Amino acid sequence: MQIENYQIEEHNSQLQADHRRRFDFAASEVPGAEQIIEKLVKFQVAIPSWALGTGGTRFGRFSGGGEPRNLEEKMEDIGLLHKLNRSSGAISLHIPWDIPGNIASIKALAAQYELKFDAVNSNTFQDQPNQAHSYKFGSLQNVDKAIRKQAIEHNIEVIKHGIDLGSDALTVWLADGSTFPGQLNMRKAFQNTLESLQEIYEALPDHWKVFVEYKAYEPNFYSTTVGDWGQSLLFANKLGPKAYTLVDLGHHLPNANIEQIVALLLMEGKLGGFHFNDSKYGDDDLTTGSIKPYQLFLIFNELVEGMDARGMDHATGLGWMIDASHNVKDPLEDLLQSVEAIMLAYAQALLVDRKALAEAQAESDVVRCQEILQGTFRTDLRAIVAEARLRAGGAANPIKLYRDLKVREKLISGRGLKTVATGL
Ligand code: AOS
Ligand code: ZN
Ligand code: ZN
Repeated sequence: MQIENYQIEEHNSQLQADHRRRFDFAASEVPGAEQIIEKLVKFQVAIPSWALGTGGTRFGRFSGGGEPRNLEEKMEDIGLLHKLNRSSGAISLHIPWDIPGNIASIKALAAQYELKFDAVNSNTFQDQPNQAHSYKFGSLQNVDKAIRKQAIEHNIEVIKHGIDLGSDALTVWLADGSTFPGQLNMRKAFQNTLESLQEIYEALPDHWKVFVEYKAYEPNFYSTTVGDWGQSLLFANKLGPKAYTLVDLGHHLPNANIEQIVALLLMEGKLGGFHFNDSKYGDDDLTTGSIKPYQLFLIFNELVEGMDARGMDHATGLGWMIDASHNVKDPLEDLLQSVEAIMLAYAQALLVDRKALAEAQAESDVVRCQEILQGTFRTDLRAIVAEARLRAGGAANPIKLYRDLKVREKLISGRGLKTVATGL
């Protein structure tokens, strides 16, 4: 299904008076509102092809109905999101769950929905049917050269799919590690992984990047071979200038200071991309901003400060992507909420009075520093974010319009109630 322009216009005109009143107030309170809006309009967050179905846990999965059955339907879903919020104009493909069949028609569909192809993701954390060797004991780290070779070839295959579609980055997330002490020679596992990544790196086109994602634990519970940002940075530095660290917000040990990690990776020119989600305990993959919105703001605060210090373009300088999978919400409503939370945190970070903060820091005026950051965080910028969305042609209230148009009901009647999307 498609949302028509007139439906957005009707919805916007119904909400116009209310929005105008709130926007005028916000704009009067916010210095530089116009510049913030301009940046928000350009900022796009990629949607992963695996987040459009209802996620599950190891205890079960409760399908929500109308899930996309193939890549074309996943793109249709992201097209709906982008039509509503104008900030979801990219898809991050997972291979082999979403191997593009007919490249020309997939590209035509992307053009129709105004979607770009963000980083492509490899998968050596599962065995596929007819696969010669198993990844049960790791892929790029494996003690068996033949298994490493198979995993390397898969990654090179993923790069080729990405080249066909016009993507320019590969994200490698490895489940590799060990579950019991003594299972693995950690130094050899690192070296095997490095050599494997070097072969993959050699296959990257000149303008491509490879993002090395780290994760503290799960599915391995004793050691993970790319377990934290230090290990990822070691790999990225040894690989070369096209290799970067990718930060997934859910991949840290409890209470890790992610904003500090981000600041230092940026300082080293080695932060490549982001997987946004939120969590209370582990890699919970909950809606971005649903649990720790202040942390999200503090991360964006470091991102904006660090990117500006390096003269980076906010919209294109890093790979921005959601990585979520949820059990109980309509996935499209969840993604609308996540993108909204990201835009809000970004807008708040743009509003921070950097000069005043630098002065307060130089004087070690701790109270003033906190006042500046929390004062900004508590400023209601929702109308500013909505204005940016409206100027880009989106809906004043995407979730309201999604519900008013009965999008999920229509997807269910078109696709069926018991469809299952490939993904997490
Ligand atoms: C796994 O925990 C990681 O977050 C991955 O980035 C991602 O969820 C997976 O690669 C899906 O393909
Ligand atoms: Zn991730
Ligand atoms: Zn994860």
